[in-house]
Amino acid sequence: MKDAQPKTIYLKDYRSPDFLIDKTDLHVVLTDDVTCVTATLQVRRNPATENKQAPLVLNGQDMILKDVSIDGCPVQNSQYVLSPETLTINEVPDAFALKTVCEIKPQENTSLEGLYRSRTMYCTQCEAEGFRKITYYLDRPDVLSEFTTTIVADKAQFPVLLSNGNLIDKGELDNGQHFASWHDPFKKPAYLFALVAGDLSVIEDTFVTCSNRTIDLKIFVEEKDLDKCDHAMASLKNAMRWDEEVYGREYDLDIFMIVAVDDFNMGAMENKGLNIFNTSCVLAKPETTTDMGFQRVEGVVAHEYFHNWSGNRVTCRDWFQLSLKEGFTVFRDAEFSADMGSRTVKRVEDVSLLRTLQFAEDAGPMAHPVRPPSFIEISNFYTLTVYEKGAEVVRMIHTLLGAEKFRQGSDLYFERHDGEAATIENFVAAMEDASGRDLSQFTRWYSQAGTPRITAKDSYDEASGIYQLTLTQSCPDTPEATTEEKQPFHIPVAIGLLGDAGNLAIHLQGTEPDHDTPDNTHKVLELTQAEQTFSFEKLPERPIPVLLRGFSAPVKLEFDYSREQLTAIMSRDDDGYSRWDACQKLAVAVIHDAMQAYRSGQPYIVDTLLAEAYRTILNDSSLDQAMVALMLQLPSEAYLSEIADVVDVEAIHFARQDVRKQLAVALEAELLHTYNSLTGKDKPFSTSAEAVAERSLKNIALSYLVHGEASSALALAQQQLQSATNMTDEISALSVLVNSDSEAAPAMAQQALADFFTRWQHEALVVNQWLVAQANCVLPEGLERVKTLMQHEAFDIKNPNKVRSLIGAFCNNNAINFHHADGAGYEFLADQIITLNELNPQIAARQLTPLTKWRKYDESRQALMCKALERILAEPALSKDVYEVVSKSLK
Ligand code: 0A1
Ligand code: ZN
Repeated sequence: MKDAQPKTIYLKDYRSPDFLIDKTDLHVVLTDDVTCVTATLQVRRNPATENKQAPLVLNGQDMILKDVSIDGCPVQNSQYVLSPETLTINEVPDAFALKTVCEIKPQENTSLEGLYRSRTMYCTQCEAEGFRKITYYLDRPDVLSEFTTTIVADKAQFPVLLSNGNLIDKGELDNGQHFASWHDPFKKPAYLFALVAGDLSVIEDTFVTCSNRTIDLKIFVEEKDLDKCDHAMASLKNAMRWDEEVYGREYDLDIFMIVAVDDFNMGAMENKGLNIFNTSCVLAKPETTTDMGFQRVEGVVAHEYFHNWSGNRVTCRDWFQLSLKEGFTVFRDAEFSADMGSRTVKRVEDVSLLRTLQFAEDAGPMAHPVRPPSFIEISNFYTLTVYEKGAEVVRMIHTLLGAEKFRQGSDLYFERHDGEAATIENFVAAMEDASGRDLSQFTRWYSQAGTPRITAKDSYDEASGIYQLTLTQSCPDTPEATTEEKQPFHIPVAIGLLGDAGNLAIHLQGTEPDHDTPDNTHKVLELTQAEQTFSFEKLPERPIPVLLRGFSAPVKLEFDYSREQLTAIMSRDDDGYSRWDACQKLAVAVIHDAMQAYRSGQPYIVDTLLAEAYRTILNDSSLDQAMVALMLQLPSEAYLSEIADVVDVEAIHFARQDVRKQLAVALEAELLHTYNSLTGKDKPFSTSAEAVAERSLKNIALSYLVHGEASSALALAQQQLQSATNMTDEISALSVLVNSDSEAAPAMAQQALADFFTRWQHEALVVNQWLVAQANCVLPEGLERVKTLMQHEAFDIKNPNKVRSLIGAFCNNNAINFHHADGAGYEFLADQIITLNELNPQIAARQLTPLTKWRKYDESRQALMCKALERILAEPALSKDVYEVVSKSLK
């Protein structure tokens, strides 16, 4: 290990900084060999700190310190102490100018943290603690400073030089060098600093704000990608308008820039005025980008833009507060996407992700509350829990307060804390003060880990027309606390009561009717006790309870529905999410039957209830096609694994495949009709919700048809592959061919893969989709295919997108191959982690996730997975990132 004993950092140990840095002046000279960073910091003691004699301790890593002076006088060697992670200067005045000169080598930085080189450009990634790899600094989010940055570089190689804020100077220097100086008038923590130098092309536009200021918008990309920026630009302008209209937030600088880079650890980064994006989250055009890709670009562009207020203007006091900016911003971007496209589809997709992956995180060894109490490496806590569950927590506040009070709360929060580093308590207090509601019990959502379980039981008395619903809550053990130690959550449970003809009016005993719902057909119950009974009166018939409408809380809710009740909700409820959820429940029940039969070696015939429900949906032309497409998708293997006590890899895979095949055969005529009715329409390409729904339904129909081996299906797929004018249709056809186990398929798939590569080899993001399609292929010999692809010119282990596309896709989405009983998949992943640990610890730690779930598997797999983890742990030079995940997993 790098440090003998990696230190755990605790929230309870938070102390305000001993020093503040009012101004930060950076002078960065980029040359092929070394980069020289001269930093001049205006430092003063923090008046709020107790220790007036404290030494100045700056963070710094992987740098060579060439010079250090205070107020122009050199600091002697004896006056400071250098450690691998700090520079300590013992006796310093109360206020002074500190100048340091450091040398770094961005071209050797494969961690993609700090300043690094990606292809032909230099760029930075400073969140969470990357700035300390650029210069010695107080690298913590509660130290806010006014930055001025001058960049010097060779003009021919790096004509574009960017940093945060406004360009204040530029000019030519000797020897073909040039410089640019940027000044950011808004104080910010170092994690929001950015610098870019490269030979970049730009598309430009403007946005006029609500107070009539004109903002210059610029997207910088490599020249070959100029034709893929329009969607990001349109998304940015939509996001700017939406934030004004929905949150009253206006943009503050006169310029907003986005830069696309190929090598990036995450999706994108919200650096002040200079967002840096993974190319996969900014570039899009129909020929190369799927509908999912377009939606991702729209969502991520908006997310980063929204951070300008929720994250930058009001930032986090410390990294334990990460969800303060991330949970809130994910909630904001989800609502934006819902407003731009289909609200139901967006909700279903988000809930599906949460229930599959975040619930699994909550049930695993890395489980942590939305605000973790401790960490070894903060990079490991950019998790689904902090982001997606954090967003659900904000959504629950929105549900409890209502839209209007929530907006008042958000206004108050921004007003109170503008220019400050805030805490989750500050956010909740603003919501409480604006609404008059007491959220003290609610804050347990921030401090207790695990997915709460609610059990619902009901009874109906025909004579009195009274219907009773009893809800019981509990929360399973997690690493921080046992189920007994956990306190009841404050849970908004949105409900509807479904009668024979539709949704019934709800009269909850002892309350006034809701103002929000004049027809009174839905209601938000507030569950605060371990057990609570709710009584409803005036019910003319026994209703079917529709619970957790819109997924009003991130919980697992159990109610003993009959299959007939589920089909009733599926066809009659007026909440799209609830109809989808009922359909999933029915499909899960059917697949569970099929798994049972698989295990006992018996044949299984699919419940006609599901087949007929699907038939009805396919035949009903009045239905929203997006809804039909959503309902036809069977629960994923990952979801089936999450809800299992012990994952039966083979039973899940083969039973699900069998159910799909039987449905495809039973519904062949309807599927073919659906497919044909949606094919060959000569409409211009559009990313509207309707057009996306049509493509999605068409491609699901195709995948069923091919899976069911309908006689014309392979030909249809091939025809679609050849005539496709957009990547959604093209990659869908390729994927169904690649996964088909019918006799003629392998030869066709081989040819199709080769042709596809020839056609798209110069488009990195398309080649990545080609890697994913093969990594996800469920036919036998999956690992061999992946190993062969790792030798392909298209693969590069230093590029995170390629690692995610090949290794990540295989290990996370291809269970039947990755979890092969011989354990070869686990050994393979361990080998990759060991290689990545040295190159890029953040990516290495993230790729570990599938191995951390070992407790969910049978004994033999458990042993093999642990063996792989132990082999990683025995490595002599483990990064903090990998050490934390492996050691916590083995505990
Ligand atoms: N704040 C960014 C995500 C991000 C986080 C960490 C990074 O490097 C470790 C990079 C980006 C966001 O939420 O979009
Ligand atoms: Zn974010």
